[in-house]
Amino acid sequence: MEIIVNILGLALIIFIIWWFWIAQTKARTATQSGLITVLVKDGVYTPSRIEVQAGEKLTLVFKREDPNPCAEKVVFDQLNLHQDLNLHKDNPLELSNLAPGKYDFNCQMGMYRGQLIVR
Ligand SMILES: [Cu+2]
Repeated sequence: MEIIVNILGLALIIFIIWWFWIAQTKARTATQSGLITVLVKDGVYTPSRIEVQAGEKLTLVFKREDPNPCAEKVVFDQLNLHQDLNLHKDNPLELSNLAPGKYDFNCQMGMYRGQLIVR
């Protein structure tokens, strides 16, 4: 019994390390056109971490594939921005000229979560 607990504990530690160090480093950077498509599906934004340079042109194109009303809006709190997301459509959101910083974005209930990092 004790060994199972130890294995579970170890698995949890590995998962936490993976989550914070490995998964978190897979940030998506913008293409030359400044377009980044964000898929809204199954409770996650893909990519959920986006990194851009300050002064770079940026348009996030939210592609919503989740019919759940939970996914119908994306909210950028720090930017005071609320955008409706139409189902099965591309919903472009222009975000050029952002000051350096970290901008969280989420659905209304905070189940979908993402972060835009401007360097
Ligand atoms: Cu939600």
